[in-house]
Amino acid sequence: MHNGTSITQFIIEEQRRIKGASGDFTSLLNDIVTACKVISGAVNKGALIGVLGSAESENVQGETQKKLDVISNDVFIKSNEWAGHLAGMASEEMDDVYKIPSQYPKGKYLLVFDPLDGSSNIDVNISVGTIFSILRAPEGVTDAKAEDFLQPGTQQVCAGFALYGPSTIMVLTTGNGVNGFTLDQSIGEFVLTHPNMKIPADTSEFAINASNQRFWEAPVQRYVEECLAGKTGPRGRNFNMRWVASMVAEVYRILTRGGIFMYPKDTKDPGKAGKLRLMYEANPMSFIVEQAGGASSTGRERIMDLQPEGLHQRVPVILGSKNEVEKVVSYHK
Ligand code: P6P
Repeated sequence: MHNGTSITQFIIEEQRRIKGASGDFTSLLNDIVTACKVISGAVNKGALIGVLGSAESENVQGETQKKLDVISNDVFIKSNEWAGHLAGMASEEMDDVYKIPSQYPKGKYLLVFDPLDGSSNIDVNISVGTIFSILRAPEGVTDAKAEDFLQPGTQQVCAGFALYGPSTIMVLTTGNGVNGFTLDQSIGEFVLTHPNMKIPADTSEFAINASNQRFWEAPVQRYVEECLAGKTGPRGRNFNMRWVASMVAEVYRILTRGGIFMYPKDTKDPGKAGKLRLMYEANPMSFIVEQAGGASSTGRERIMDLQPEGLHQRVPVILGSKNEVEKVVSYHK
């Protein structure tokens, strides 16, 4: 038997901190954790159970869905629809809000998620993950509509992600710091392995998809050029670059050793404000990054302050080590 703190024990101890907590939230979080364990198992088996490749369907983003995108979405729905904690769910893989079926009780929370982020990596066996965010339903709302989800990131009650990599890791914040848990496959339980994660304020490692360089705005061009100029350039030191094309993997790396992740506004598709989605990628990751002492901006505004206008709204994202994010923001001024 492991001698570490299990995620279940951790969540219950967290709940004791919140006066009047009914246990609803604890139960919801445990159902989310269960869903991530099931997805971890499916991702790990991959080709062995025929879940790789395309689902021959498209999501609301116009992106071809992988079989595991659809499977992961279904797992989240089935794990969370029945317990009576939710007034609705929303997902990258579903056009509109998911109504809790009439046979189930309703609750006071809203769950919004990207069930399998980075799924273009799944067929080439590179880390992917699940991102989720929990909001409170507006007072009296038990059958949430899309507009009920459109709350700024500062309203999040909880944010987390699971990273399906060499280890399966769960990272959580409820506004009281950031904690990381590793799935112990021998007992099927997440164990606290990374308490109180903090992002170093400085870094010499940046993450960006450099193939888009010709489309970036001037401030990002300048920032990346200065990093590439290295020791003899204006930064006076050499930088390293990473790009995994899985936001969950980039954010976890930044939580463990610092860094700056950028998917900036670009002119590649003038109709798009950015690539990443506000409600179920940028906002939950921003909550986690800020709680770990980092910063998260569009380049012009704090992401968590944005008033969402649509469930699948895209935003530019510049997040990570505080001093580097602030430098990029200063170049936008
Ligand atoms: P690109 C994955 O599809 C994702 O939403 C993020 O996880 C990742 O950071 C980004 O898109 C990768 O985008 O254009 O490099 O494939």
